[in-house]
Amino acid sequence: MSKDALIIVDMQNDFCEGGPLEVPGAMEIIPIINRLIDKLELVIATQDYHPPNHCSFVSQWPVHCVAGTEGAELNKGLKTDRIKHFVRKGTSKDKEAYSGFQGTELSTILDSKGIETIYLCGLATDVCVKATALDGLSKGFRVIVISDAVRGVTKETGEAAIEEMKREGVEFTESGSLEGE
Ligand code: VGL
Ligand code: ZN
Repeated sequence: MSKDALIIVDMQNDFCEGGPLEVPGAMEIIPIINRLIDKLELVIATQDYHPPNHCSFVSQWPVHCVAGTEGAELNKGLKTDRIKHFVRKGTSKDKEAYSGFQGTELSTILDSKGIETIYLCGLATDVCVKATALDGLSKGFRVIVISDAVRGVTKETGEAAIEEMKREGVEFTESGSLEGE
């Protein structure tokens, strides 16, 4: 098992099938993520976790991931037994937080375990995965996105986000290459 961390980004009901911000293909990555969960030493899940009057609901996004609601829960298809930390972001009314590092204890958790490399999977490639990846780089982590275990809001914006992340120094791999590590 690799002594790196897997960060599962926002695999919540509101971003999955039937949710107000459904990301196309979200359900397809659940079994892939479930296999990844056993490959890494430390597994962390982030949750978009907004108050009911969050600023992003005014003009940017439909109401989603309201704290305490079913929509903010992780999809029940996801295997949660090895998830050690649940990191909630976007919890203040007036602040948007796409990155799992923003206003959270994520980097403290990673630093306290001596983690240097983080693997990212989840939703959405062009929003919270990208923000978490770029923030991870700026905090000095080696960041590897598992390309078959992420999905974007649209094909175009997802692809553009991948290009941008590559330019910034984010690495990419396939879930299969982690098997047996
Ligand atoms: C996200 C839109 C709004 C995400 C969060 O998790 O990608 N997208 N809030
Ligand atoms: Zn949000």
